[in-house]
Amino acid sequence: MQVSSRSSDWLDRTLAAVRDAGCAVVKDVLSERQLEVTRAAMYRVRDAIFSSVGADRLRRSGELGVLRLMMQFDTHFFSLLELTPMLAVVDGTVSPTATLHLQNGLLLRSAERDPDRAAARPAPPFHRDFPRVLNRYLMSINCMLALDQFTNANGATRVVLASHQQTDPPDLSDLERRAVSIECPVRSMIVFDSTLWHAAGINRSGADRLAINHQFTRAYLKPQIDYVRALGDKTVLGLPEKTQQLLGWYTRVPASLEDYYRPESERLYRRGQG
Ligand SMILES: O=C(O)CCC(=O)C(=O)O
Repeated sequence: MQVSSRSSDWLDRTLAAVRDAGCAVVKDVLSERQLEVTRAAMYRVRDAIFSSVGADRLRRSGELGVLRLMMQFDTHFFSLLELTPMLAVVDGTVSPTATLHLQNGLLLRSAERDPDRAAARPAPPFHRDFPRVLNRYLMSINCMLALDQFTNANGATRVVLASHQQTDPPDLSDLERRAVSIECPVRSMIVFDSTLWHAAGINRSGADRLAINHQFTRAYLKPQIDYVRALGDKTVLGLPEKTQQLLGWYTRVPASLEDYYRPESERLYRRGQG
């Protein structure tokens, strides 16, 4: 299901498709300007992460094309957490108190320019980003921004429709047989239930395929990275309140009795989170 964020019923249709098929595409989520700035920032951050972590360590982890914690390297990435359609989907699925689990830049290189992938792991494996099913209660949602047109040729994400919220894992050949590529225009947002089986495709286009995957969860789950500690109180306090919520400002864990017995208005963990 593909729908433009400019249509009046896009949210209802998106939420219904995510519930029934596990996945939907919302078009026209980023402006041309946001696209241009985000793409340029991703390459700068890629270089900064290379210098900071080291190519060897990234290669050993199979993460040469995965950019984690981009917000620490470029404040532009905070602004993506203010995208109205993305926030509407988060609020409508994992609730207005949800938190960010991850924001990962995905720089899928073309296979012939990526000897690691071509040699060792030609096809990215199918997986679920949230591999637990809790009586079909939605715990986690993904919003992946397409910074290129997604095509079969450049490794569009492959999904197995209606494979979400299943307790028994399907066998691999079944996943391969049922998988469809999410071909969609650049500036779209692919929304999927995080229990949906999916995998990156193989990029054979000769150029990088850029995307940013966001995963949001109910507020009482742990994020992949403790964003408040990683970014620092001063930085987080300078951000809009909704961004603070997403980064876990209202779900910090007290580390002392001093913290625990703060007056309610200053508590690190707000009531009603989740
Ligand atoms: O790059 C893609 O198309 C898929 C990425 C993915 O599977 C993930 O980030 O969990």
